[in-house]
Order: sequence, then C-alpha cells, then structure tokens
Amino acid sequence: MKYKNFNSFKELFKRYKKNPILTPENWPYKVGAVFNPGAIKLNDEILLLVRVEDRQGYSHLTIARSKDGKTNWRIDSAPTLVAKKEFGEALFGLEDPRIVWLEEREEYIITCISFFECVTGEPPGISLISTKDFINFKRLGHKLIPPNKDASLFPKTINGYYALINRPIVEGRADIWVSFSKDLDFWGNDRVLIPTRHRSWDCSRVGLGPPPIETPDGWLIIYHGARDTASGTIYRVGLALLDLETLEVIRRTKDWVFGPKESYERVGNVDDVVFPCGTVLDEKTNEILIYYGAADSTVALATANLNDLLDYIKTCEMC
Ligand code: BMA
Repeated sequence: MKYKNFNSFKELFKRYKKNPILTPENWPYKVGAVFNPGAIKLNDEILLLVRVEDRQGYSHLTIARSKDGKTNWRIDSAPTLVAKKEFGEALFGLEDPRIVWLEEREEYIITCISFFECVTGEPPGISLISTKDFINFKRLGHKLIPPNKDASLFPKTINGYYALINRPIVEGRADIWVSFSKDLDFWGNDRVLIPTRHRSWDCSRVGLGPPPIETPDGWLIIYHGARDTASGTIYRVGLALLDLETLEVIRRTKDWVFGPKESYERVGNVDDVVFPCGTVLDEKTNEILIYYGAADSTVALATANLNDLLDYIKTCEMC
C-alpha cells in the first residue's frame, strides 16, 4: 500500500539558511544567551530589541541593528534597558519584548516581562515602556495582576480603548487574554481570547508571539503553544484570525504551522523551543520577517508570505 507523504506540504515559514542570525559569540560583552527579540523597522533599518541573559541568569534588553535584517548586525556595546526597582520591577531582569507603533500617540510602546515583588514572591508581570526614537525611553511601570507574560498592545485603539493581549495564569490555566484601557494605566474588561486546547500541541500553555498584524481579513495572530511531554516541553507556533472590531476569533489553525526541527531549535539552554516575538512586514512584497528565539539560546529568522498565511488560515481544518 502506498502512503501519501503528508510531510511534503508547503512550508509556510521558511527558515533563513544562515540561521541562527545572532548568537552569544556575536555579543560585544559577556553574555549567556540571546533570544526572543522584539522587532521593528526604524530609519530604513531592522531594529531588534534582544533579550540577553547574563551569566547570572538574569535578562536585560539590548538593541541590534541591520540594513537587511539578516546580516552585518551592529549591537549596542551595553544593555539598552534593565529592570528598575523604582518602576515596580524587582531587579530580576526584563524578558521577551514586543514592540508596537501606536499611531494615536506617535510613539512606540514596548511590553516586556518584569518581576514584581509581592506577598506571593516575585511573579512575572508586564512592564510598559514608551519611546519615540529608541534612544530616550519613558518607563510607564508595571501593569496588570501577576503572574502574567506574553503581552503586546494592538497597534491601534479598538472602539476607543487601548487593547493589550496578555497571558495571566488563572486557576492554573495559561490562556491568552485581552484587557482594555483608556490611558495605558488602568486595565479592565479582561476576557479570554484564545484558550489552550485539551490534548493538542497547545494544551499546556498558549501565549501571544509577535504583536497582532492588521489585514483586510482580520487581525492575524501568531501565537506559541506549549505541550509538556515525558521528555520535556515543546514550544510550537500556530495562527489565529480575530475580527477587526470585536476581536472574536474567526479562525484558528488546528495544527501547528512551525515547530522545532533544526539542531539550533532542538538543543540549547531549553530544548525544543521556537519563540517568535517580533515581525517586520514588507508592504510591497507582503513578505514577513519573523524573528524568534531558538532553544532559549540564539536569535533565528524565518520568512513567510502574508497572503500564504491568510490563505492557509482561511481554508485550513479547524477543530
Ligand atoms: C516561556 C518564556 C520564554 C521562554 C519559554 C521557553 O515561559 O519564559 O521566555 O523562551 O518559556 O523556555
């Protein structure tokens, strides 16, 4: 009997051949790991805000710039952003930044994980930081109730409210939520957006990847899903499409679309992790550069065509 080769489907995410693009060896100072970067295009260059883990195991964020987003990275000689106690960050570091340009405020908002001292210990929570130029930064402080991770604003207000995707732990569940605010300070109207799915590849935890991408078909969400297995946790990537106004989930891929395969994704400080936090879309070609952390050790790049992603999500199997 002949079997159809189900693994020969079109790869939606194509890995850059010279991955990983950034490693600790590239760094101008002593570090342990570089991964999970936020990404934007600024002044005709790709700017990555990279999570850098020092050799104590704490993280800070450092800028790396490149003309083509692939080669010849120029890395700042010192950390760009470090945790600050006066902003409610417990000095255990900043992790996993996402960056959006908020047209209404004419500034970028960076969301990252920081740690928050409270009676339950030092759980992870969300810090907001604004900047216009990536030279001067304004610390907006620690927001939302911890434990919380994987947060990003939508790049525009939704029905007059800033909308923040985030991932609290509620009753032991790690689902993707959305919260709303008039001023970026006080948050409420929280609700679950994308829940974990029983027994699926995304059964243990889900979290937003890069910031939502606005398309004519809806907000494209690239998210990570984790599954705890007998030999460890596997972090993979799936897609969802949200209504532009109500943010209801219109479509969600049943299967993961990108997962650890190459050795730099399979083996590292944490094995079997692909963790995208930033994308840059070329509006002329519709090509998306997707920057991701590989095995919590290095920065890697995949590319995808936005139309291919939308075709796939609009026609794929759902559950
Ligand atoms: C998540 C986050 C990420 C990390 C991933 C895999 O909980 O902490 O920073 O890349 O785990 O270890």
